[in-house]
Amino acid sequence: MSTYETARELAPFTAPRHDWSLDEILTLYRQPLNDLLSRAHSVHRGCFDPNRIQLSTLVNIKSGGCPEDCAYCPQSVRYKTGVDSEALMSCEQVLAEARRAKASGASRFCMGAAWRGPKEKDIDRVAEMISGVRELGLETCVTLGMLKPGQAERLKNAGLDYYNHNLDTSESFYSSIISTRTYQERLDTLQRVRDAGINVCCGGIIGMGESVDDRAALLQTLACLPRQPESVPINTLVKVAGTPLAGEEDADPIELVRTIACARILMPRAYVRLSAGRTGMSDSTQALCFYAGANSIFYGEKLLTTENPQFSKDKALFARLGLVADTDEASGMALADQNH
Ligand code: SAM
Ligand code: DTB
Ligand code: SF4
Repeated sequence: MSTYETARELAPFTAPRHDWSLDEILTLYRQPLNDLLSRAHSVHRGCFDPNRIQLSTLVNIKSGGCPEDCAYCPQSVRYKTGVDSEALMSCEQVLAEARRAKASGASRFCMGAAWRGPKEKDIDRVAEMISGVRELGLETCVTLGMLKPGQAERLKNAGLDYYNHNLDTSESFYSSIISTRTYQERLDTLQRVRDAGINVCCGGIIGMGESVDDRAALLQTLACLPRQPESVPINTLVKVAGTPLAGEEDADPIELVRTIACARILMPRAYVRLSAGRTGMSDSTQALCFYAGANSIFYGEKLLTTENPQFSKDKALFARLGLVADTDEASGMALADQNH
């Protein structure tokens, strides 16, 4: 079959739909795994080169001491997790980290802050970081919590490409995970980001004790936004001692694969990121996630406060699977060799 015919055949599946019903998503999610994978992978191939993976590197620019009560989070001031509260990093420190990320092969630099939301003076400082990171030739992303009117515009003016703000789970399960802010407040921030012309990065977490219905409802909410997010991080809960969710059962890797496959089918043009939780995953699980449609990862030894695979481990994984970073030449160069 020619590429053209393939594209035509796939057209009905690769145009984003915004009217998914919960039943349709549950039917997709629960079908035999081979059928789900086959459809997700076809959609993936119709929209992306399946062997190219986008790499984002995270830095925690303001660690710990957060007043919110997100039950999964080691940075909440309410839980004894050993994460100290630190001041906002200096711009020079952040730029040093960004240079390192770029040298390692990342294309995007994501700066996270343990805030309920930024104050006006925080926006000034983060804006300076955004401009500096952009000048290095990296895409910029920040995750700063809830935004007030006008703040997204200021970030956009500084050169911000993406804002990460996760819905985390379904609206109905959300209140058993977070009590200090509402689902609607999260949606309001996403709307402000969208209105300012910034790309939206929004996803969730699996393994918090949620049901399949909750996962399907989260994906439904994301897919049915007026415009689908450009980036959809799917995190597996990192169980941190001292947080209320530390004793949760391990998420089933096949459920993760099913969630990613459904995200790919529902949001065909989004980058679906296999996010937190990779240190506990086998190469085979990650390979299945990439086959199901994941095409982005966090790259670097640390997430915000917890571990992420070493650079060398990811380089070996990419070599084993024949994957390349989206910063590499189309000829398929392997990840730049770094002495990490
Ligand atoms: N404070 C800001 C906020 O909550 O929007 C930004 C940082 S917050 C740590 C960003 C996201 O990281 C959360 O929404 C959640 O999805 C994810 N996250 C935090 N702790 C996690 C954990 N233990 N396991 C998996 N994902 C986690
Ligand atoms: C996202 O969806 N996952 C990242 C990023 N966006 C900010 C954060 C994962 C955090 C995992 C726990 C930690 O390292 O503290
Ligand atoms: Fe604070 Fe964000 Fe952690 Fe919630 S997820 S406690 S808002 S840092």
